[in-house]
Amino acid sequence: MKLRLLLALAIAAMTALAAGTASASAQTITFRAGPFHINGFQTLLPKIRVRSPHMDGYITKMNATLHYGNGSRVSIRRVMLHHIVFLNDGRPNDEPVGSCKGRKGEPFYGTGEEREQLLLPKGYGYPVHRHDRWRMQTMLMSHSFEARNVYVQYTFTITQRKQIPVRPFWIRANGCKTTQPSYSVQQLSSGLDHRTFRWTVPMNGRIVAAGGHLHGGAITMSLTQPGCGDRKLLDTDPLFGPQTDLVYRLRPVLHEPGPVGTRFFQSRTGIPVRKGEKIDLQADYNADYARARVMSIMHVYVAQGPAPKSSPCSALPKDSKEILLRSDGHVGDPPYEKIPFNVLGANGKIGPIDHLPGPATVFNGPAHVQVVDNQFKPAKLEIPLNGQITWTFADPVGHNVLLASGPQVVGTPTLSGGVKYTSRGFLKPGDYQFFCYLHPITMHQEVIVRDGDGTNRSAAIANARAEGDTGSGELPKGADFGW
Ligand SMILES: [Cu+2]
Repeated sequence: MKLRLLLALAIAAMTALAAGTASASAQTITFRAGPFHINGFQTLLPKIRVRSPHMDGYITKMNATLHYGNGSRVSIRRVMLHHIVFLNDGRPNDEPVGSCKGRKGEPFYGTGEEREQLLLPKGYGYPVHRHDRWRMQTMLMSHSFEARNVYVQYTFTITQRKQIPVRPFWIRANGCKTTQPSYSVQQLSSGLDHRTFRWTVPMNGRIVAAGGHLHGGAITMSLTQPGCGDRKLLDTDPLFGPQTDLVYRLRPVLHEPGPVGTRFFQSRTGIPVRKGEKIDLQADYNADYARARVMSIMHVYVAQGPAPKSSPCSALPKDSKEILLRSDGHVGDPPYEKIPFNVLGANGKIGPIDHLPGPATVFNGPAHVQVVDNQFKPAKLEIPLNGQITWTFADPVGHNVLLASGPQVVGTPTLSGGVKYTSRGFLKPGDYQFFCYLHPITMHQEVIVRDGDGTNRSAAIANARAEGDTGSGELPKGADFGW
């Protein structure tokens, strides 16, 4: 019985809409993955195998959106497609690797709130083989009470006519040293978090397309050429919508609204690159506020070719296009929206509160918090400057500690089953507000850090930033930072 149910689900998941148009050589195919059953205010992070085209050819366009069973689009008021990436595991005996060593599968299309579409210039395609296996990793966030079934619908154009093959590279501003693709932006007096990742181009060819994934607070993301006076090759800058955009009217505010678009670079001529050449990915975030788990990932598509004959600093192609799928909104000056505690009020609605009720439990030394029965105990605490907190994740289901607002990013990955995690020191006095992003309406943590004498504070803060992320301690293998 159980097996039969599983089989039925598997078949449902694999059923293609197979809608599409076919011309002499190119066809547009739509597949669906799901259903994903998402409860009210739940966050799902499905990582599943999805249907691949089962034919030899070249993908020239791709797009992914969220739909109900009846085919209609899901509004972000209900469920948000926060991010999604499609990976190609190749043929059964292939081991394609991503742009970061040790990560299996080749990411070839990604999007999120910015709704990036893959649009390769005419004559280029991402080569696929009929035995390729595809995977999908996504993050779906419910913004309402009701449980729903939603599907990820992905549409691609595939042609069997020979195209110039491109290879996709996922380049991250925080590099490959950490397993999580995200990083933290600390509040800095300069007001700017600047990251550079020096990428060694692994092949001769030409960059013919590039897209980008960024979060709220992003200012710019670009590729520059250090060997040519740091000239800019291209950017995938974020576009922020007008204040009337739904993304800013969405309540409750479960995370800071991301850009409504990022520029997509395209050039048929392409920017010549050489094997072994260094190219910098530069990303800037506004650092007036601490922000947990931002992303700066550029999707760079390189057409393989002979070593360019031109000098590395010769003129950039004249046919470059920076495509924006929206014409409203603005580039730069990212808006900020504070993430409050969202609680269920007596009126039966979710609304924000400024602080957790009741007095804080006072700690003068190391503080301990139990994460049990879907609660932080104590939920509200006061600790000395530079103090640390150890959370014990006693529940069998996973929880995490994510900064909503506060002067410094502190937090944990998703943990369960009795695992303990000790934070870095809280180096700035003030009010820190956290929640579990898997349980954003019910699991809140407030930490008041007392002022101290401030000795060595700035050195300590610089150190915290250099070390990069949110916490310390041994992470269980495969610990999920989500986001
Ligand atoms: Cu939780």
